Amino acid sequence: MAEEKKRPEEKVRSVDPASLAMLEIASNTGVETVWDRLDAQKAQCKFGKQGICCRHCFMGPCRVNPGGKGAQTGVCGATAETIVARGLLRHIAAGTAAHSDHGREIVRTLRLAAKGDSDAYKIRGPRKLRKLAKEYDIEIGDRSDGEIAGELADFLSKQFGQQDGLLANVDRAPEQQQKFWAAAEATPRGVDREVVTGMHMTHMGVDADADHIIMACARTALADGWGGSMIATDVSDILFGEPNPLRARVNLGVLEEEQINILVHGHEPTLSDVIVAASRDPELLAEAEAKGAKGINLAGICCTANEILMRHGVPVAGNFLQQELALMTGVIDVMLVDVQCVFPATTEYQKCFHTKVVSTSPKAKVPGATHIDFHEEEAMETAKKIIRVAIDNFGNRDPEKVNIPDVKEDVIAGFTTDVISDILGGKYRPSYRPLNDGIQAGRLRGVAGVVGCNNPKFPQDESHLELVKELLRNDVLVVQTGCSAIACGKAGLLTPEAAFQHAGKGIQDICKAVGIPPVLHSGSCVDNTRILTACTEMVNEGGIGDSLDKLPVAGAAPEWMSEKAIAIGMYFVASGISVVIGQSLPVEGSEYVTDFLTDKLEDHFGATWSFEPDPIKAAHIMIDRIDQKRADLGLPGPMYDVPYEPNAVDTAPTAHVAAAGEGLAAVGSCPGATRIED
Ligand code: NFS
Ligand code: SF4
Repeated sequence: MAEEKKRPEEKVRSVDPASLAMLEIASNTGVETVWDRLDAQKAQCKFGKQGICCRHCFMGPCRVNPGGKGAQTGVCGATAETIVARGLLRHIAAGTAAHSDHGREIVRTLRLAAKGDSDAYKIRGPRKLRKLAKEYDIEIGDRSDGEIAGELADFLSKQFGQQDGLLANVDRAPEQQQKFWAAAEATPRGVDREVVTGMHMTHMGVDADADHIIMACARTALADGWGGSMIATDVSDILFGEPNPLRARVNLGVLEEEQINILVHGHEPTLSDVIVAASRDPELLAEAEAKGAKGINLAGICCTANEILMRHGVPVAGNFLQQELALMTGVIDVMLVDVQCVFPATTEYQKCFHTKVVSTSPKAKVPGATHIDFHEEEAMETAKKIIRVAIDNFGNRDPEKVNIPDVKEDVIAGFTTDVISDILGGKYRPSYRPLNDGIQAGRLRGVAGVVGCNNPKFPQDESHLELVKELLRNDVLVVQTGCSAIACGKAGLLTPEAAFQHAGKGIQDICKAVGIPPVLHSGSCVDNTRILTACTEMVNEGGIGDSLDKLPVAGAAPEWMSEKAIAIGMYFVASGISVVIGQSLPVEGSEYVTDFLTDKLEDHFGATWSFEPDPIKAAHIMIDRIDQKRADLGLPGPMYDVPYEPNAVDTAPTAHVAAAGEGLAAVGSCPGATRIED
């Protein structure tokens, strides 16, 4: 390995030992990664960053420089305020569209399952099915699951196309939130309607009033949070079963050298759930064995990983920034992708490694990938076909290029809104009472949702870990989803023992009493809606605020990168839960809009955005917020001193990491792959 080829900035690319080991290989062999491509961008456009460029019509593109040299308005006369607000609404419309389209597909699959003639899809969450039917006044009587599910699917699919009235789930929100939304004209009507209206409002020459556009941002995002995403979560629980806490493993060390490795990457559980079943098919296992493999190992990346982790305990190979690093292990026989968060660059790796990237969504083809169209009607056959591609490809591995870092961690995942209540209250009297009591007494200071992506602008996982540890130290219980949950899982924070390494005395007491980790993994990014419903349960339980904006809770997305994250942040804020994000929203080109989002929204929804790249400062913005809410409610201060000393130990990830990077083989040169100039 040529020492001189190492790039000095590598140490700051990630704090994950498995990623660092793979980055070293990338560095030594010249394989290009997302970090290199970020460097190649050099300084990114400051107009874009600040949201003051507009490409919404072709008198432009226009860029404005308020208060500085150059144009103060676009050709049409749009000001920085208008341009920034319009840009934000477009991002939120795109993020909402992505989550909601995912929700729509799952509802279509529910209809298929309701008919009862699919091998792949059945009603696996009958309790949830009946709960929802009751909520929406769908007759239960002595009807079969299929009959109820059919009517529920019809009802929910209309939520997407509904033109008039309000989204049904608006009724789930506390009364005060509904009042805020009505006053701001931000109550969502139909899911698709809000996305389309948002796109129309931001077309050239339509809405130019920044305040009005920001309220449309809230309405569109609420159509995601209480609409498309919430429906996706509910129906996934009905179709694939309600998650329950289970143990699993995370990080690249879950890949198996002697087995066929299929890596699922993307978002929709309709495909990944069937792949889980197909990978256990005895016929396929025999075929794999005949090729010399000792089994079929499935692992996930990003949120599709979270979906099958939560329900089947399938191991997670990594989060967003590990999608390329996983391919560099040389043992991925198929990387199966559907929609969202997939780098087109993954297919470049086919030039250097034997991996076949298989795309499956009729909505997402990737140049260079093998496309196998996935239709729910033939789900099992398609899943088997894809697994056979992996079996056939196993023999093409180059043993010289195999590098699996010996890094993996135990996690416990599967904490849904109902599970939290079951665990805290006990099976016979499920309740949020013990949680509320803990908060009222000050044993727990509050609850934080820490979610979202990785972004190569931040050392991978560092902000998630720093932020979460600081919250724990201050007795703030953490609930997580998405790539943030994977980050904390890799660092050992999703185990009950982590409470005694990282948390204050109050959290330790609770974790000891009920045996939960101090950081609760509640699913994929669409499952952020579980945080909304859990907070609503806390309101309904009483004693810590009679609306969401009064609860001692806060949210954060320290390493966010996607438009979906903006939609999520906006629906949390519009629901009364303040959100701190690492990188600013692209709004700082307008002081007015920035101020509106970070301050004035408080008057409309009781919550605001904050932008803070330093994770420790971000944690303290959240803690201050929580303390303020506690004071407003007349609750006492924290029960225990911070830091709580006796068990404080170092924060390094625990087991399995000793051999990270040791014994990894040189990949050799990869002539076909994109090369980095040293
Ligand atoms: Ni969320 Fe999940 Fe990850 Fe970010 Fe992408 S996978 S849907 S968008 S990167 S957390
Ligand atoms: Fe320029 Fe206005 Fe057209 Fe935007 S809509 S590109 S600001 S002229």
